Parts: sequence; structure tokens; C-alpha cells
Amino acid sequence: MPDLAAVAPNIVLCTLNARYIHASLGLRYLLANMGDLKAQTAMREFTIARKPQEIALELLALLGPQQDGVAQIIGLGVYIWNVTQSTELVRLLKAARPAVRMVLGGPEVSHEVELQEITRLADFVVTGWGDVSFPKLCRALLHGPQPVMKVIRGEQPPLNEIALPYGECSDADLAHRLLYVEASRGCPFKCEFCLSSLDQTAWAFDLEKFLAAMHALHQRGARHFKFVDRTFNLKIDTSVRILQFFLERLTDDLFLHFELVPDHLPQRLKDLIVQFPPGVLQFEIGVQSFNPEVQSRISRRQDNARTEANLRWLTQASHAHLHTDLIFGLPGETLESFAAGFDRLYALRPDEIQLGILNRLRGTPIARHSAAHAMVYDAEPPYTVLQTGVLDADTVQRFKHFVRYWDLLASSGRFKQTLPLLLEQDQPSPFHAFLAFSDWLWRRTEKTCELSPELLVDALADYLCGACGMNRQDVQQALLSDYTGSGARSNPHALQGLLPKQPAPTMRKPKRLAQRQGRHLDPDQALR
Ligand code: B12
Ligand code: SF4
Repeated sequence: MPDLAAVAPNIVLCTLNARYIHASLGLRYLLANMGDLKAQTAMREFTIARKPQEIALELLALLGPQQDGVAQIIGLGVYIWNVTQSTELVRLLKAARPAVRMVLGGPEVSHEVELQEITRLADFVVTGWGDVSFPKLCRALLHGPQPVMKVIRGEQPPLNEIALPYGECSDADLAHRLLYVEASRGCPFKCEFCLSSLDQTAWAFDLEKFLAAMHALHQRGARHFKFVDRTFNLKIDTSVRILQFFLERLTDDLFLHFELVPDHLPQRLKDLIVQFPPGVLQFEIGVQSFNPEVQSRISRRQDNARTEANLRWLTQASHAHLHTDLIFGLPGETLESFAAGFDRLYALRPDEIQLGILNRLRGTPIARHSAAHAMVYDAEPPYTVLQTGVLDADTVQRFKHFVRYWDLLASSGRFKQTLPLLLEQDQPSPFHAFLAFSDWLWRRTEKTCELSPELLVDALADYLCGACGMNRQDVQQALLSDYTGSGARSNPHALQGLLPKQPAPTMRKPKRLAQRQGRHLDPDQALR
């Protein structure tokens, strides 16, 4: 029986992920770079759904009893999605064991440090990159000389001096979680709503070393790779090498996610993209706004004509799944100008249009517009815009309903046949058509959650046949195809007598349904 106190780690790296499926890449970097301290370091991940009390107890049990003269350190990764729970966790840990050294890091505590409750409660804060500075701080805490500064600016060494983290991914991570990988850090662009606009440039990891690590992961069975590079198509030589690497390993189960800037798609990249069959490539393309005035106000350089041409090419010539983003509430963006951007994007028929509402992230330069554009933001994370000089609070609220219903009807992929009936009628535009439906559904239900597939089917039938006067048979046909195609097997009122006869329900049915719906949902959206 080993002596538990002797094997207990005295450094614990911890974070609260948004959901279990998101494994923390940042924490794995820190662990991989602990050097001589690695043997005494443990990593523990939780989700934001866990109670801070339970997490605190688990962390303290892991550290074991305090021993004289040996520092115990907890490093906590703090992000916008976990800062509320993390603040409570730090409070509990410091109350239970005041001697424990609480070190914070991560983007949420890297800016406006002095304004936050969590940083007040903690002992140390490392801002920016933690790969080198966290182990250095631990060494100082364990062996002296003791650090004098509470806030430490994280060093940014050349990337080839940082150990890659992929060896820290367990087999369970590879089997059950999204595998985040990173071929470069930073972004050269300056979009003011985004934290990456503070980076001076983008830095690339040594490509051969990176690909060797991807090869090792692939050999271990990894097939889903989610690149967190801010702009995958920045250096085309690198993008080409990475795509070639995966083309050589093409299998049915391969899945690759990349973030792209929309107006840069040279022929060399196109030539490779077309070689990937359906289901392998997913591109997340932030369009954010098509409004040139707003784009220039927030320092977002984007060639709209080229963006449109590239999106059109991708939808028509490639098999890539296109996930596009728009942001509502940017300074000076009206409901009408946003609607025009939405319609322009919808006309290109990307697979998904994800609608976000502006968040004022700590440290981002968008704050400079707050006074001039009468921007009011929620003081609580994720600091969502509540009103602007050209959008009153009711309009923002109205749009929130729109977003929720859009997620349920469009992004979920569950109403592929019915959605065109709704959007492409004689309304002024698809945006206004959906807005009219959204207003109607809100008046009817006064809720944006607990809307079952059956309730949505019935609501769509009533709206399209009633308010819009469409032919009932056409509407029923579209709804029937969507409803049965989604795997749902209940009996909505609007489809009575049309559904194929089902065997008597069994206890396992709801679970199978939930799993099937889960596949349609983007994990990132399921979070909202
Ligand atoms: C993956 C991801 C997510 C995942 C969650 C992942 C998880 N673990 O649960 C999902 C998709 C759910 C998500 C959601 C959102 N995200 Co996000 N996301 C990312 C992304 C793409 C990758 C993170 C990553 O792995 N980076 C790579 C690692 C190496 O960097 P890192 O995590 O920053 O870690 C380094 C340092 O921060 C530091 N560090 C980290 N932990 C610790 C701990 C200690 C002790 C120390 C000393 C240092 C330290 O050292 C690490 C190595 O240098 C980043 C963008 C990016 N490329 O970084 C955005 C990013 C983190 N997200 C961001 C935002 C704004 C959001 C959303 C609000 C977006 C939206 N509008 O909906 C939502 C949050 C929703 C909510 N409920 O609040 C912002 C950060 C905001 C913030 N202050 O935290 C980022 C930076 C994007 C950006 N450029 O603006 N996101
Ligand atoms: S939005 Fe994209 S392109 Fe703009 S600064 Fe952020 S990461 Fe870079």
C-alpha cells in the first residue's frame, strides 16, 4: 500500500469546461511544459454544471493534507464561460485552506485584472500565455525566491520552445471528446470585438513537429481534429501542407474543422478542398457583418465581393460543410442593415448561419465605441449587448427570440424542407419572414425553451396554413418529411393520420431520439 501523502501531487491544474466534450487544450499545454515539476503535477477537468463545493472538496482531497514547508498550488484556467463558477470555487478553496496558493490564468483574467472579484480572491494571476510562466512561478513558490508581484505578465517564447501538448490527451479524450489542435497562435487582424485583435501577429508552430504530433494522434486512432487557429487560410503554404497531410490519411471517419477568413481562397487551396468527400471538412467562416460602415468602424478588413464569391464557390464546388457567423448589435448596425446582411448571406445558402449577439469581452478595443454609440452591455458574463444607439432594448430582446427559434428550426437541421416555405414566401425578405414568424411564435408560446419537436411542427403548420395562407397539403408534406427524417416518432396534431404506424413505444425510445437529435446539434450551439 503506497503512502498516499507521499504520492499526492502538490500542484493541480484545473479548469471548468463548457461541456464534457470540450477538452481543455490550454491546460494540456501547461502540463506538457511543467518539466521537472511534472511528476508532482496533476490535471483535473470539470464542467460548469458541477457544483463548486464538490469541485473544491475533490481538489483538496487530491492535494492531500497540507505538509509543513511544502507549498500546495492550484492553477485555474478562467474563461468567460466559467468565471462565475470559478469565482465561487476560489472563494471556497481559500476559505477551506487559506495556505493553498491559487494561481489564475486564461483569457478572462488576462485583462481588466484589477476590476474582478476572482483576481482579488486569488494569490497570483498570469496574464496571456502560461506555458512558460506557470512552471516558473511554481518553481519560485516551491523553492524560492518567493515572487513579489501578484500579477505576472505571461512570457511569449518562440513557439518551438514550447512542448506540444498532444501527448497529454488520453485514450478516453480521443474516443469521446473534441480534439482541439493548434498549428499557429495569434491573429494579425484587428476586429475590435475579438480578443485575438490584441495579438500583434500570428505565430506558427514548427510545421514538421506539428504534423509529426498529428501523425502520432492519428496512429492512436484520432479522427476528429478541431483546429483552433484563428485563421487557417493565412499562410497558404501551411494550409496546403496540412490539407495534404490529411488527404493522405483520408478515411470515412475523418473529420476536420477549420476557421477561415472568408475573402482569401487562392486556387491552390481550392484545388485541395475539392478533393475532400462530403462529411470530412467543416469550415467556420465569420462574416459577422456585410455593412462596410460597421466593418470599418470596428476595424474589420473584409472584401465583401470576394467573400460572396468564395462562399458561392464553396457551396457549389466543394463538399465542405459551411458554418457561417453573423454578429448582431455591432456599433451602428441597425435592424435593417443586419437584415440586409442576413439576406445576403442566406442567398448564398451556407449549411448554417449561426447568429451571435455582441459580447463586450474584457480587454477588447470595441469598448472605445461605448459612449459614442450608446452601447449598454450586461455587467455579468458573457457581457452581452443590451441596447445600442440604434437598437433599443426591446429590439435586442426580440432578436434574442429570433436567435433561439433560428437555432431550433434552422441550425438544428430538423426542418430542411419546411424552412424554405417559411423563408421564401412573399415577405420583403427571408430575414423579415423569419422575424414575423418569431414574433408570432413568441406571442403564442411566450417561451424559448421546452419547445418540443411536436409543438414546433404544430406551430409551423398553424402559421404557414393560417397566417400565411399556404396550401395545407404542401405544408404537411414538408413537415412530415422533416419530422420523420429527424427520427422523432410521436404524434403531432398537424400530422394526425399521416405518420406511418409505429410499434408500441418501448422504454428505450426517448434515449434513441435524444441521441439522434444530439447528432444534428452543433456542440457549440447546444451550450446556449
Ligand atoms: C474552444 C473554444 C471554446 C469552446 C469551449 C472550450 C472549453 N474548454 O470548454 C466553446 C466552443 C464552448 C466556446 C464558447 C465560447 N467562446 Co470560445 N473559444 C475557444 C477557442 C477557439 C479555443 C481555446 C483554446 O483551446 N485555445 C488554445 C489555448 C492554447 O489557449 P488558451 O486556452 O488561451 O490557454 C493559454 C492561456 O490562456 C493560458 N492559460 C489557460 N489556462 C490557464 C491556467 C493557468 C493557471 C495559467 C497560469 C494560464 C492559463 O495559458 C495557455 C497556454 O498559453 C478560443 C480561441 C482561441 N483560438 O484560443 C475561443 C475563446 C476562448 N472563446 C471566446 C468566447 C468569447 C466565447 C463565447 C462567449 C463565444 C460566443 N459569443 O458565444 C462562448 C462562451 C459561451 C458562454 N457560455 O459563455 C474568447 C475568450 C473570451 C474569454 N474572456 O474567455 C476566445 C479567446 C475567442 C476570441 N478570440 O475572442 N469557446
Ligand atoms: S475575428 Fe477572426 S480575423 Fe478578426 S481578429 Fe478575431 S480571430 Fe482575427
